Amino acid sequence: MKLVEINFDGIVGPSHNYAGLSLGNLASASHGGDPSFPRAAALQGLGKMRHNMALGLAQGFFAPLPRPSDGFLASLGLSAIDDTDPAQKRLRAAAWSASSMWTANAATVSPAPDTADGRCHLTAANLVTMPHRSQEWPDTVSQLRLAFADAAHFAVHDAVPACFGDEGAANHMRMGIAHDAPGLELFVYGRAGGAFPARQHEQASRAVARLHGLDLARCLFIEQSGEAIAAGAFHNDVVAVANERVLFTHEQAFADPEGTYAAIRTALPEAEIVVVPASAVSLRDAIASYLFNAQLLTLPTGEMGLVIPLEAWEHTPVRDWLDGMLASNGPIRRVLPVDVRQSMANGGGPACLRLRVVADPATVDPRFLLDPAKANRIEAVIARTWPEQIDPGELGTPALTRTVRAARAALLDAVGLAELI
Ligand code: SUG
Repeated sequence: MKLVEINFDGIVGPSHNYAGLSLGNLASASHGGDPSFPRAAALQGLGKMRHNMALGLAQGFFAPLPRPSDGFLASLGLSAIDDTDPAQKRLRAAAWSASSMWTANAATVSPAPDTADGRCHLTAANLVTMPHRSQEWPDTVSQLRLAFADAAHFAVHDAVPACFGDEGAANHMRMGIAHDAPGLELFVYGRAGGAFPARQHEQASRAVARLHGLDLARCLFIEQSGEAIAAGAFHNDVVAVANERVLFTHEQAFADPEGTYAAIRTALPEAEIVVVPASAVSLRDAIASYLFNAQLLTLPTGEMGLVIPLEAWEHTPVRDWLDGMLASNGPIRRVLPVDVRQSMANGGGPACLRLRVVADPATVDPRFLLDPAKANRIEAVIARTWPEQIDPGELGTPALTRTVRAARAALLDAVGLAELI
């Protein structure tokens, strides 16, 4: 058994569009109503997967979910949409959302070394705070049950009850001396009552920890700072990311930063905490640039690299801080910018687009693992079938419905997952 970190990226679906559906996600709000470019979006996402594979890292993917979701509209009693009713138009947009691309919200994952039964546990996230995301989990769990069907190594759980919002790995971090060693699991929740919704409920985090059979002495339940949520950090992964012994965080990420760092150092004396002060990068700049929505990865050389969005690289205060960090001989030795602009415009950076699973790749259904030849096949399908552009007024038209359904079916066929159609 060779446990490695595998990043499973969501392939950007053919219905990718900007509908301004996520209150508290500033990029979603500011781009709502813009035309979208699904083909470019999916190729950018695939480009990131290829970039990370070329670094020598294991890469997997999940397929887009079926959209438009007629079942979602039918369950709301909507067999036809009244275009004069903005609320109905919004529900139609929800049924068209390609939001499952952000697989950091697909599930929370506890690797085998952390769990009582020695299996890797995954709990699908219920995503109940946002209507367009709340419909994802039953289809997500179907894919998880296929990809991680080997019950000797994996346990896949349904989402926790909808009374407690759960946003999956976006509000969960894991630290440890190595991916394959027992870890410290950090669950970050928000407190309701601010200007924007706190999407992760503490009780959902605690339920996931129990369901996964974690040693609660190796778990921390950390409150996200209200300032961060109010500034647009709708998920903790917009202001902090961890990998092995390193936590990379904005100084205003947590309600009690010093208490949080002290608890981490007590539980993991090897921890290295890289704090970016607000005096160098304000919360506003951190959220505008998505500096922290980065993939902090252990490269095959043993060095850590930070895969950041181009927006962060091109942001002057952020770039100055990164240049200083690289010159300072800290634990993060490489900064690797990638172009995921189409996803970024909906509030999804490199880290949102991936779900980390520590596992032996030989125990994963190979259909969900990527290699260069499969990437070429996927690229050909996207280039041939994904719409080049979607204007908001096109959502709901029969022609676009046919196009996006046929595009997804072609992809599933090309990767041997036609059973998901
Ligand atoms: O849930 N955006 C997503 C972005 C998710 C980012 N994920 C992480 N931070 N891990 C969200 O807010 C926008 C859809 C729209 O407005 O069309 C959206 O759903």
